[in-house]
Amino acid sequence: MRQVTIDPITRIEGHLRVEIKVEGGKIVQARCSGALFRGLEIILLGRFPLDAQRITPRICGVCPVAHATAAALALDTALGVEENIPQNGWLLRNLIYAANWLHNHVLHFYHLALPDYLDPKGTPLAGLLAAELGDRRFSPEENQTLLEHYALALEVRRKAHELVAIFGGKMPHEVGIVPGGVTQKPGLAEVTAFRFRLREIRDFLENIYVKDVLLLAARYPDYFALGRVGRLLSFGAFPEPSRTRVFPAGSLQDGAVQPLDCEGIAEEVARSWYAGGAGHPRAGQTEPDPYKAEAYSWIKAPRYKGKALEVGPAARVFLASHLGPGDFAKLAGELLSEARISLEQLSSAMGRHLARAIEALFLAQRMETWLAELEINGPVAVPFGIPSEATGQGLTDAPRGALGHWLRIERGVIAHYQVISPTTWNASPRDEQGQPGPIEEALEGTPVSGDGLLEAGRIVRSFDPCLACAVQ
Ligand code: NFE
Repeated sequence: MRQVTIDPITRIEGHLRVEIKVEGGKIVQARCSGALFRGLEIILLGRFPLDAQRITPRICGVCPVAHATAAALALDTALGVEENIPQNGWLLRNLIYAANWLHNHVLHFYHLALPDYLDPKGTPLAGLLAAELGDRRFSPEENQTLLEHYALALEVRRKAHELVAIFGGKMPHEVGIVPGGVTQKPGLAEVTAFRFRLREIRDFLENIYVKDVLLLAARYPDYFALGRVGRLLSFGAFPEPSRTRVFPAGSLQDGAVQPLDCEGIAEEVARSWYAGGAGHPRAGQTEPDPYKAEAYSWIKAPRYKGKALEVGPAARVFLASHLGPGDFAKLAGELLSEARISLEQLSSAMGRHLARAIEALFLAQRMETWLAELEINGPVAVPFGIPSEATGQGLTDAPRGALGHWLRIERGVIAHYQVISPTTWNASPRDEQGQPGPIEEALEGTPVSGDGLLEAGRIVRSFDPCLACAVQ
């Protein structure tokens, strides 16, 4: 048996340690470990409730809008304004958030994941990738074109950040999303500026990104069989003014699609460096216990009805194809048939890339609809007061999967705040029953050539882990 430790695993957000044991040509055991503690949930205690809106986006520079959205949803319910948010408020929140979502998917594919498959010889990437080279299947021409798209994608990311800033004020850490709606009324000039940049990004997504993903899938079809999990969870995302979410909430377990049951969520800490036991995040605590002998990660282990479920693009595309709008199922069906795979195969190292491409295309289209539905200079928010006692729950999907914020206000200040981020689900360690987390499960059983570094890197990165979010 050979043991390989990858610490930190590079080209992800934050620091993740992965240990694999390889025997008989396959990974027989995997362990994921978050190697840092941050403590933002503790920092929030005793603060003015609206501070959560400003502080929680600092959990992450990549998906700050996800945390802004979850914090706003939690505060909306705690302040009792959720039912009164004007249509413009919902639409502008979606536009700000979706722009960050497009940025995340382009960043992940070109700059974090694609180098696992490119031959970087003769480019500045060569030094970064030297240790991981092998199994490069693109022709020299394809490789060259993809390297050019790698550079072009940097420009697209800049444009996506500009999109966020139009209605969000700045990026990262936009300031537009607030409890009760957003801060800025949509003027004609902003709508026009947004539409112009969105068209440019949409052009890139339709004519370059999706084709590059399909090319990768065509060259590496075996990766649709690797890194599989199959049990899926989504909190849904992008509520429209009717309050229906474009990406619906739900789960897939034992082959059955079910609506989301918020009471089925619990965080366990059996193998994490925290004191305490399993509990719903409305009551759970964050008490560091760095000397806990049996622990191996600063990431907690969220479970849904006792099971470790994969969150992220595969879950959303699977569930939206069953429960979402008809035009989503149509678009997903077309791309799945082009890649010659089934919905079930999305939960795989290659399927996750395809799922991101499907939802990015769909979102860019939907953003044009939301933009057209805005009432120019119409109301965007409702006023509110701060109650002395209240509870709130903000559930949304983030680009990497299900994200929840749970809050309790006592005597006008935050008495309790818990966050469960997507990577907390995916990169969780083993739980009380000894069940592995989804990334651990995706790695175990993988056939490997050599020491398994190449395959493990590709599988882990397909989840787009963000450790800054996972340990908050
Ligand atoms: Ni730091 Fe995030 C997303 C959130 S991941 S990137 O998407 O929430 O855990």
